[in-house]
Amino acid sequence: MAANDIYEEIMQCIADGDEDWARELAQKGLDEGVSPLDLIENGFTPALRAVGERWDTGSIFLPEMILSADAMKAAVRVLQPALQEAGGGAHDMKTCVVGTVKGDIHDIGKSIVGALVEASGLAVIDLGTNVETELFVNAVRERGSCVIGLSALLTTTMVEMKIVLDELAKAGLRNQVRVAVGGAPVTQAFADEIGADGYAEDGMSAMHLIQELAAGLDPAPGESMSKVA
Ligand code: B12
Repeated sequence: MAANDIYEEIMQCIADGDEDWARELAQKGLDEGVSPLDLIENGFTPALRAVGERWDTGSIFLPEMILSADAMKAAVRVLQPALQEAGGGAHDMKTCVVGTVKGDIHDIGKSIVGALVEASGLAVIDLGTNVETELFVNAVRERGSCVIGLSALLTTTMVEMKIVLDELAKAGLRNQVRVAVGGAPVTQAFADEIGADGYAEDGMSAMHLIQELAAGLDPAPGESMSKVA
């Protein structure tokens, strides 16, 4: 099957919110030799965004958007092992803490970024969704030097990213971390405005960005150079 055909089927199956079909298509894509990242970035993600646009214009309702999101999550679970194998694997054991900011329960993009970053050889701590600012600050206190990847999908929750940056500064931890931000409404201009260290618009560029930011970190206390490949 040509990649374009599978992308058309993915578009339909996510629109239908059909989990079984989504799992099947993810597996079929892998069997046909399409990379897991292509399936996510060129298949499932645009399909889910199209669902969001239909919800936005009122042609579908929230339960249908939930079914579509669940179908994508089922597909990502099938793709995750292959996604992790596909990583560059620098294995320098730097840590990246990822989470979706307070007030926001969207987790698909954040989880994809986490999986890719882990695949690239960093240790990933996923704090989940609707994460209180204090938890990000505590994670830095516990881990020391690390990258934080903040995700937000709502224009109303993007502002939480600035609060996390402010609280890190207040706690005297800002110079120990590099903060990357992302999510559909986030832009480079917004990242610059709030003083984040980087922004990326999709999973692959997020992985490269976080790798670069991690490379610029001082080793965490207790991290021996022997861990650095
Ligand atoms: C699926 C979905 C849901 C699902 C979420 C399920 C889940 N488990 O995540 C459900 C149905 C629960 C949901 C709920 C709501 N949603 Co919603 N949702 C979406 C939808 C359709 C897709 C989001 C998604 O998963 N995309 C796929 C992933 C792969 O893409 P992504 O998240 O953008 O991530 C990529 C990049 O952004 C980047 N990235 C992401 N995070 C990070 C982090 C870092 C550090 C970096 C570097 C990069 C990065 O890499 C990722 C991989 O490529 C969007 C539409 C859209 N255009 O985004 C609306 C959307 C985000 N939702 C919206 C709204 C309004 C809501 C609700 C408020 C609806 C309601 N009335 O209840 C609630 C919010 C509840 C809450 N408090 O959070 C609006 C937001 C509008 C706005 N301007 O703020 C959108 C844009 C829909 C729309 N067109 O209006 N939603």
